[in-house]
Amino acid sequence: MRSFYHDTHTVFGSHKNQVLRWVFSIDHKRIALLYMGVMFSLFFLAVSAALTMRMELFSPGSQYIAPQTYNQLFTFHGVTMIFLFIIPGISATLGNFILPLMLGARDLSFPRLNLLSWWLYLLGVVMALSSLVTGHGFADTGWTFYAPYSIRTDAQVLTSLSAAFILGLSSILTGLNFVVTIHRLRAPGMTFFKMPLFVWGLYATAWIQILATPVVGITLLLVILERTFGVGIFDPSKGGDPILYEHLFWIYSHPAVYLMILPGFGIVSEVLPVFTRRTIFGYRSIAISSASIAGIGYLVWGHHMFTSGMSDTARVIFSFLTFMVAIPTGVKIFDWVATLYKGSIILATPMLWILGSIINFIIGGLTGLTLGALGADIHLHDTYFVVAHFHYTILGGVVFMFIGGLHYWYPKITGKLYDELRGKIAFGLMFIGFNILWFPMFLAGFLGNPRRYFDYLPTFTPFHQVAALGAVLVAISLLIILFNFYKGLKNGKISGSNPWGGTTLEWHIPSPPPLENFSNVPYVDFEPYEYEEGEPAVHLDENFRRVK
Ligand code: HEM
Ligand SMILES: [Cu+2]
Repeated sequence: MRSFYHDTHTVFGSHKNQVLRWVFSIDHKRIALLYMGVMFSLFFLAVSAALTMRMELFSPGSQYIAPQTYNQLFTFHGVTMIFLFIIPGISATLGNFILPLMLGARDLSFPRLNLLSWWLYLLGVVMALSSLVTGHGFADTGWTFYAPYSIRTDAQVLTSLSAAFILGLSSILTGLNFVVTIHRLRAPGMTFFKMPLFVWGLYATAWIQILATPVVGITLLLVILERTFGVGIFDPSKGGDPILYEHLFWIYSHPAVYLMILPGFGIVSEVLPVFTRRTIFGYRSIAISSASIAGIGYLVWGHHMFTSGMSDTARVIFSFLTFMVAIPTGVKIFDWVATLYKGSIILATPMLWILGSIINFIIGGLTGLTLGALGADIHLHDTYFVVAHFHYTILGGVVFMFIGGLHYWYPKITGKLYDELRGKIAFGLMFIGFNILWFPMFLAGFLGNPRRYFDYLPTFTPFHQVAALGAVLVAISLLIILFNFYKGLKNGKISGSNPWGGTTLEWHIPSPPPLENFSNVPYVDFEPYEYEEGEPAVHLDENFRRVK
């Protein structure tokens, strides 16, 4: 069967040239793959920056790079990882590819808008990278661009700020596209509570993209105005208020952490039922908890500012609300563990990544509560404890889920299988390496090692040296994954349409999918995860009607 690799719709009529057929394609699957290529290249760039930092941190004192270069490196690493990689991350790549397939749709509601989002994203990437070679070098503010420093520094912050603004625009349009698609293009019969849970994750994410992103857009625009025209909004020497900046920034950036994690949670909820061969435990509570995490997530931003001089009342309220977000998250973890309980667990590569991600995320989440407790945070604020906490949630949690999802849908996207053994080795190296890399940083932070410092007291040396070993393992694992995917593409076995025994709609069409996904509109009169005696319970005929 001819797949979307052969055929495509383009925005300006038809083209013979293969490059133009990719550049102008409005097919969600092609756009997803383009995002993937660029995003993972950026990820590897940001990892290289991190490895350079880790080398510098190998011993106290100055090793290879100047202190100012270190400041620019962690800013480059943070900006790239957050704004260019993990915020658009899962939605724009796996979401774009899989969402229409899961809904039984031929594409997103607005394929041209999808192309525009992608071009805006590219523009943002080019602008962000341009700060490497223009002005006085990359921003040195940290990814948070705190005022008034971001207004006064000589480094090139304008291009990064504008880049983040444009990326925000791209993100809002993707969110709109997903919300409309989920409301309008579900297959007949698929009610909201029959949607796969990855769709629920993307849905909650899309609302955050629409509602929270404008806040950061305007905030960054204000910093741009202040830098260029000297209006006093955030700079106290001009009558501005730097704390206002922190509020505005975190009103977006806390919900943004759920932008990153909710699609990841969605992947967990897809992979678990398939590799335990049973229906997910507590489908509705998982779906609703995604929505409530998105909702409560708006009310907790102040926990980033406990030491900024807010009133005690505000601090106690923010601390309390922070604990509230843990409840729906705990509900999910409970449901996942209950799904595993007495399931016939199949430890294939995607499942290993997901199990690893749950373990790491539990550590990341619980240390988040430690930081949410007011008293503890006064001690731990701005130390490596915080850095370890968010690497546990984002790298150990979201990136693990992302990689798990890539392994899970790899056969659907490519039509091929990767090598299982290599996949498992890569997982093992990463799981061990990641924990060796980041666990010592909890201890260093607890003992008082501040973050964003090029140097440290000699007492902290052992922690950083152990971390360096972990970083090497992580890097090796990433290279093995890349190699495995490449080899799979070249000489992998043909996967067939449903290698894992998945039940959601994407597993009922050929791999790789044809141009418009479904030759007929499916009718969905079944739940997303139905298994009977370890086998998928639902079979569809060629018209996508259930075979009794
Ligand atoms: C692959 C292995 C990684 C290593 C070795 C690593 C290492 C580091 C190091 C050494 C710092 C600077 C700590 C400091 O001086 O305060 C840092 C900061 C940071 N990292 Fe990573 N990291 C990795 C992956 C990631 C990922 C996957 C993300 C997110 C998707 C991420 C997001 C961040 C952020 C947001 C910061 C804070 C930057 C700032 O302070 O402005 N990192 N990382
Ligand atoms: Cu937060």
